[in-house]
Amino acid sequence: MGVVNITPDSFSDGGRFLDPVAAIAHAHQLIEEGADLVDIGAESSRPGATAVVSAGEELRRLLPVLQGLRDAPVPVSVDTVKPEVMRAALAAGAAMINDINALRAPGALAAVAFSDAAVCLMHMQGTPGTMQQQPSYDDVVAEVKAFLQERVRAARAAGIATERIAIDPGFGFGKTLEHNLELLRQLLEFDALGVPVLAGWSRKSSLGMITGKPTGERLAASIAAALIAAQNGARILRVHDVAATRDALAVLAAAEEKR
Ligand code: HH2
Repeated sequence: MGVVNITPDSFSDGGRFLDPVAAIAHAHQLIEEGADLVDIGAESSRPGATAVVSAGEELRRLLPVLQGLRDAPVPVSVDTVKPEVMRAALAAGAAMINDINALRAPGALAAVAFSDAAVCLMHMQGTPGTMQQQPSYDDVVAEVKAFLQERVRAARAAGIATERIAIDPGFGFGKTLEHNLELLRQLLEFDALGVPVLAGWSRKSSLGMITGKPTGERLAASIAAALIAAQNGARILRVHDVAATRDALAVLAAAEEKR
């Protein structure tokens, strides 16, 4: 899953693809590099983000890009927490809703259930504005798993078939470095929920804590995390750097074939 941020303020590429023409071109480049789907988002969820983008502004950013990608050869996912944005994006051709809030907003379950689109349900403790202030868990893996299990049940009860659902432990969303690492080590635990697992480590600050590198210099660290996630069962990797991640995955796949 290649990331296209149509925002002025995303943590690693804010402002680069705010212009729809640039966003569409970037999506095509990621597809060319081997992305199987692209995820477009118009509201940053970076830690400390407080400037809430209105549904109208989010759609003003998203719709021209969705329109421009109508004939894209891969499905387009829309990263949003707002039911009105979900409905309009689905009507404009989005094939997937990626919700960092796991369809908890009133009306969100119904917005997705009404379509035949896929959905990613992500775990987050708190909200982007406050989530990194004091993340705390007794048992991070058990708690994130229980939350996702409940959200999968809620989605199914709303009429979203199991085949349409993916889950994501939400690396960096209300988690310390140690929480993120524990979730990565035990990612296979999430297979028990019976739906594909998505993992997003790309360029995140945990990688900066480990390597001491700023966002622009986290490619090698991002690839290492993506490979560990893939080895531990992740089926979808949400990344900014598709070509390099593809190469790394090709090596992993080749090595696994010989086992
Ligand atoms: N991470 C980000 C945004 N959306 N969705 C899922 N399912 N999983 C993630 O790990 C995830 C996500 C944050 O990355 P990015 O979109 O690059 O930054 P920003 O939120 O600042 O736009």
